[in-house]
Amino acid sequence: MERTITRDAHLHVGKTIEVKGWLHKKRLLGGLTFINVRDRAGLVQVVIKDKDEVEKLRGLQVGTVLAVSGQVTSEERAPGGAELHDAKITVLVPVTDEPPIEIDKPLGHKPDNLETLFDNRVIGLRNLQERAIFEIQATVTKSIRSHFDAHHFTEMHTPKLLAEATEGGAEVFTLDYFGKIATLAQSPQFYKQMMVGVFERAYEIAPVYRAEASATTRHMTEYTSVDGEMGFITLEDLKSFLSGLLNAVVDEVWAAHEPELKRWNTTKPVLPAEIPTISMAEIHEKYSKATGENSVGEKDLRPDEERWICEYAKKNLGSEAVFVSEWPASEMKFYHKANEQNPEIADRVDLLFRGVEITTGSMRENVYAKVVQQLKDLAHGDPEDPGFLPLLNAMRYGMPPHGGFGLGLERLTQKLIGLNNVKEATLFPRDINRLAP
Ligand code: AMO
Repeated sequence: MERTITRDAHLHVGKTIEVKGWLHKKRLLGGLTFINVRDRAGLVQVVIKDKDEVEKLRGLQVGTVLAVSGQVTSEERAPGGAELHDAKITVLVPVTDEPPIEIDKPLGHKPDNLETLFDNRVIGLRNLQERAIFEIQATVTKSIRSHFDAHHFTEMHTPKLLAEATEGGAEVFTLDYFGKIATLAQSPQFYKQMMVGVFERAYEIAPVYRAEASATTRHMTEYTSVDGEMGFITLEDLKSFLSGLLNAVVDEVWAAHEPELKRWNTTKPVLPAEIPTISMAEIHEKYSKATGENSVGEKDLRPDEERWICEYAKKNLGSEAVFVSEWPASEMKFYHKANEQNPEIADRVDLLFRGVEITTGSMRENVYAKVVQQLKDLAHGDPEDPGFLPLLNAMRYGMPPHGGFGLGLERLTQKLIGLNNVKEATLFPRDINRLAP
């Protein structure tokens, strides 16, 4: 008999079908045995009356791989609105060990439970509520890709083994590379800029590495970075692109996963077509006035300020996301561009969403002589260094005004679902204490 996917069982009421999947749950009720079988689409409930059939499951645990045939009966209370009766069971792979984690009810996500959740990730992900996080994440990436494609970006794949740190700072992993020192890419920053000279618009969705030595709810040592870079644009164009991207992701994710999102108790994010912008100085001022905590003059936003301004924007501007503009030039990376009218600020915006920064974007210095100077002054880098030379050569041989952004896929997924920790939105999280599973 051809295999039917559980989602389609209700289309065959009155007929006999065969499903294949994993034993997800087993219980005895009024002399009958009820089992749930899980496949890629979801669950189907099966009622087993025949003693010989029940006997086949004796001693077998959740996770046992089964083929089950039975007659489809309408049953409103069953998942998918149908169940299988008079079932015949074939055990394909018996499992006799009890699974280390229960998977048929929501798993604990309190801070104290997270290590257990991650230790048992391989089995825990079989829980449909957990699996949904990553089905949603898959839709997020699909939606991001189609947005890039619709705007004529070319997808690229850039090296993660590099000669120099791209973002600088202490958060760089170094490794022995046949007697030389190599770094793990903190971002595809230089390559995406270089590729503007080739494709004009390029993007990548790939892992990057940050030697984050502290355990926070926002940082991991490996995460998936969505990087876009575009030539012939202004900072306003970049903001419009990001507004469109976030709106598209939210709409498509909600269209595809509304029931799962509601099960995670989240709401559809409210976003205007153009996400509002507030300058850093204004945020400091508003926050300080409202909370009595003085942040005026600080060169970055405090985590609490990020949360506060998002609440403010939600209440007063009808937006659950906000751009932070006018970053102090003193905090610039060497590849950033200072504002032409006011060199005290950088042409940079960060995008905050539901209380956390999900994106940094900026215009890049595209004038060869200036970027060489900034490399020396801001990064203390050597322009002849093979790690920097290719980027500088791209400028030397003709680069238009350009800009781009990096977006943390897991942070976006986390905030769309309303999870407290970015690691909950990561299939196999990596942090200072965790390298497995
Ligand atoms: P930045 O370093 O701000 O910018 O990173 C961009 C986005 O990546 C995510 N992110 C992280 N997610 C999880 N764990 C981490 N340790 C972590 N660090 C960063 C955040 C952040 O907003 N090259 C620039 C981007 C650019 O200018 O194009 C960059 O990497 O969501």
